[in-house]
Amino acid sequence: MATQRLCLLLFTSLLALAASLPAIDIRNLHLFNGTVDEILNVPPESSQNGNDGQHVRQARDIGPRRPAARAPGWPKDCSELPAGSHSGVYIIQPKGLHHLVVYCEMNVTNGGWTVIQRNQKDTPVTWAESWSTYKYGFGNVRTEYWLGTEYIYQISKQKVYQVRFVIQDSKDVIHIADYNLFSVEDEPHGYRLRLGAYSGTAGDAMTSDNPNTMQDNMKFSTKDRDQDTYSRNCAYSYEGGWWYSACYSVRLNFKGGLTWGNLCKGNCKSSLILIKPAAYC
Ligand SMILES: [Ca+2]
Repeated sequence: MATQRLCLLLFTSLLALAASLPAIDIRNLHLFNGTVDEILNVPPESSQNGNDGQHVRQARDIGPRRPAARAPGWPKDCSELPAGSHSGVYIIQPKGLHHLVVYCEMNVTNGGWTVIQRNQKDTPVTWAESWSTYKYGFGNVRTEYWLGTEYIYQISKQKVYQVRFVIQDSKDVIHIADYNLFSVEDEPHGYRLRLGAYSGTAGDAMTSDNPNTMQDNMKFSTKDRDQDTYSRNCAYSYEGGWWYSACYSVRLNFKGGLTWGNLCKGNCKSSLILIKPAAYC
């Protein structure tokens, strides 16, 4: 009964969202199971039409005031949100692409980070998904999710990007790995990963002296598309899509304890991967 009510609520919410956002083509709503009110940059005027919209609008009015996040057009990534914006779910529209829901992390180092991956060891997400599921993303944008390899490519080709890996170890200590450049090649080139110089506290586990455990410069592999450098299929053997070589020193797309180089071999508790345009000064 509770499940039915929840489903009805979800359905009504999606109807309200669809009704109030007529001009917006959000292709990855499968990552979002909330109401329109929970998307922080839906402009007030777009949720005023219709009873559902009004209901949502009223609920919105009694909440804390949020900065108007919509400049001309939609943000192309989370770095284009106004200063003072809160962390949460936003709509972005990368250049030349449809709209996407993403989680924007605004509290970590000057904010403006687009979350492309979030995981924790007790997740209900299996991560052992196919190429096409990885391509368009899965999970829940507010908990554990993969934004989508294609969308990560589309966002990061807009400008020169940097990446931050945030790793929680088995003792709950948070470690950071920053790479000052981050890009992913297009699908015909296997979504190959390109990282810049490392800095941080987690250790440079994405690049390795050992070609068998390298992640940088590797193509992306899933259980049904083997593009690793191993004679067998890393993604099939170790579950989860990743930039495998033969096979890994980092495993974050996994249901269970996570691995980051020597920091934690299968017992890290959580991961977060954030990207934003590289800073120039
Ligand atoms: Ca192989």
